[in-house]
Amino acid sequence: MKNDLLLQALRGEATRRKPVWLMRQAGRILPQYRRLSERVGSFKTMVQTPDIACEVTLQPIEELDVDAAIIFSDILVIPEAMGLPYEMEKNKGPVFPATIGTAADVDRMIIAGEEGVDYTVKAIKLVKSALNNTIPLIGFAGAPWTIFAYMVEGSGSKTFTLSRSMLYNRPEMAHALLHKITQSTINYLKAQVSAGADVVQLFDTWAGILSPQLYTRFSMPYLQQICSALQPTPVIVFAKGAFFALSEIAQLSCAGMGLDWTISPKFARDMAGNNITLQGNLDPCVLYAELPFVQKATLQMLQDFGPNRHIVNLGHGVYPDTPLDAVKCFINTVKQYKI
Ligand code: 1CP
Repeated sequence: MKNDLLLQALRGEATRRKPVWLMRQAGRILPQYRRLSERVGSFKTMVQTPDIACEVTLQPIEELDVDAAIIFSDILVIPEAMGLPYEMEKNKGPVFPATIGTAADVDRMIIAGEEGVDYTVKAIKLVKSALNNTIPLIGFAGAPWTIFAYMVEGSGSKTFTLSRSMLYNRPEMAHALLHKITQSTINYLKAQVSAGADVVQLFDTWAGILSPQLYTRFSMPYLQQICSALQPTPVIVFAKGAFFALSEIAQLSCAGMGLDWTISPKFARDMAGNNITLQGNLDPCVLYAELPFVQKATLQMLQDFGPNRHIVNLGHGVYPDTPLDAVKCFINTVKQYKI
């Protein structure tokens, strides 16, 4: 591969410079995405049409020259493949018209095979061929706990009362659903790897709303099952807000750990030890500042992580209204930085 900085960093090798990509790099920060999205008119159509998903995946490669592509899809394709369809409401986000509340609801969910998300698998094949071995392609899925939260709540939530209380009140039912999500996710990610994904990332976006005890019981075992099943493919686990679980996550069979911006690089390294690559973690809001400040904050972060085992990213997905020149300033600062 022409540029395999990302894979080198995940293997723990010294790199000539640090690799950089952005969570949500394919999306509304790019004018070409906004144009295409207006023309197509529906987010789900974009995700489910391999040619379009391929085009959107490649847009940030052309515009930003990042060191990895991430396949354009969504974490909510898994609940849909299990039997719980979602709708994407304009300016509101994803909503599930039906949700999981009873044991009978859990029983109705199927363990999805790869055919349930064949459109993403097809899109990966198209992207792989278009990339022509220039940079790695990242596949992804939601972590079981985060998917569980959407299936029970029906959307994002301020308090996640339904999903969190289910862990206390109906633990067996919760485990039954988490098991089905995990098996579906393993099938899906294995298909992504067979189609050409070089790395996979698990997004545990709602990790930080669980107590450490609940996280250990209801998220960690399922993350481990997925990481083990995918060996030897490098897996990156991004558990947002889970400062309390960093040392446990570092013990999973994963090559990398994503960090949100609330965690200092030193704290993360102390908790995680030296056998894992850290990814992150500039506050996405730094990118609303003047360019000299963006550059300064980025340089500080590069230094704080030290020379090795670091993949540069933001601490969460880039926000849709972020100025593009700040995004480019961030990326160029990383590329010019001498380790
Ligand atoms: O470029 C990329 O990163 C690839 C595309 C990608 C990824 C990795 C999309 C496209 N979604 C995701 C992951 C995803 N989806 C996560 C995990 C990462 C995170 O924490 O941001 C989550 C929680 C979702 C669910 C989701 N999809 C939300 C959040 C809902 C909430 O709880 O408030 C939203 C708004 C979406 C829609 C979506 N997915 C992707 C895009 C580009 C969009 C915006 C749709 C649009 O406006 O065009």
